[in-house]
Amino acid sequence: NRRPVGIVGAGPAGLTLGNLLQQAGIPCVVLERGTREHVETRPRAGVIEHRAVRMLDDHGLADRLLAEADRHGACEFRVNGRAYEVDYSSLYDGQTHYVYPQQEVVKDLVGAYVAGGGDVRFSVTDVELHDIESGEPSLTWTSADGRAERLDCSFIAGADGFHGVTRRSIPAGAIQEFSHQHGIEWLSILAEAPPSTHKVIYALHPDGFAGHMLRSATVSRYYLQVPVDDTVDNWSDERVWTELHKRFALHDSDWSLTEGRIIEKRILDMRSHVVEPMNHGNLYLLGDAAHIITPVGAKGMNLALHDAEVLAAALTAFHRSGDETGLNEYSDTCLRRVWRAQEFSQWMVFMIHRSPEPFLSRLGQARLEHLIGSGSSAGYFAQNYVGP
Ligand code: RFL
Repeated sequence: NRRPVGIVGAGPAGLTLGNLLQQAGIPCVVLERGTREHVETRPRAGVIEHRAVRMLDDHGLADRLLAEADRHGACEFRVNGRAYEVDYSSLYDGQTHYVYPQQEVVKDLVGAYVAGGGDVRFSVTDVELHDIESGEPSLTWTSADGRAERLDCSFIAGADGFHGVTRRSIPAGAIQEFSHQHGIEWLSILAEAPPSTHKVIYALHPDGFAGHMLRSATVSRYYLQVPVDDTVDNWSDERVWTELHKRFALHDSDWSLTEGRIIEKRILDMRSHVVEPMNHGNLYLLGDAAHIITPVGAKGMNLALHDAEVLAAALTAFHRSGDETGLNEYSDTCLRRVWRAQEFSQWMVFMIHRSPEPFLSRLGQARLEHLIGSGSSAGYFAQNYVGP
């Protein structure tokens, strides 16, 4: 079947799949709602697991990342004005995270795909899926210049994120959706401020959690736990900095937080969602289209890259020899990693937030004390955090 694979969405998942299929000689077309500039400049994640970097490197897609990314093997917890470092790299075979903004990953993937002659259509609208249960599925859309277009596909890959169209094309009842609201809310802040730390900081404060994440030499991301149903309008830039200074404060230290111009403020929906199975007929979902996870633990983009790797291998085996094993196992293979990540993220969510229920709050504190004081708990943390 030499019909192309239709890929909806040019995020990390769709573009990685596109590149891997192209390298395997399998025709594909990527449809993206945004412009090329939009996807290449949209800041989001920034932490990549060593395993995902190896996969990208194996396909020649990590040259700039390996040259420019910082490697991180330790993080810091701040409690009651004291800092505790966890050197997770030394606890897990010297493996590290790579800090490289998501938009740079996307830029590299678009560049490689286009340079290899890849077909990607930006600024498309009205994408619709047809006959996904048949052997002859198709996609229709309106092109950037307003023409109605159609693609007869071998398979459709739904990589259009959580709010995309592909998952919604699956008939009700054909998939099961698992959803969990964590009962907490974060304000996510991006600022043109150099990092005030060499390690990610997780601060536990009576007023709520605060996080300092690393993105680049000039840009940093911060998180503030805010009351549920709070809105961005309640958070002036001044109030954001006051609160960050307060929650990160250390006793007996001259550490300070460097401020900068705030370029993004948004309330994050702290929700987890998983779809089972991740395929229906000839539609295969990947990345955020199939599962979302809280930012705690930094797994979202890594799971998207893993799904793309598994699906590319399955489609390649099928195109080469008609072997359907990988396609049949696609969902189970991905979901094992997805649920492992969800369990770890939930474990961390519980540990770094103080529950309104005093008993649960003390349990969370006990979990953190066990982590900073014990090899065994730190081993669990290290393995899951840096990526199994
Ligand atoms: P994406 O990146 O959302 O890409 C989906 C693409 O599909 C397009 N699209 C459509 N195109 C055509 N027709 C339609 N009807 C379409 N509907 C949507 C969209 O324009 C978009 O280009 O999904 P993908 O590829 O699955 O990648 C997932 C990751 O983006 C996501 O998991 C991470 O960003 C999550 N995440 C983090 N993950 C990490 O691994 N580490 C982190 O530190 C981390 N931090 C974060 C994050 C996500 C955040 N936000 C904003 C949700 C921090 C934040 C603030």
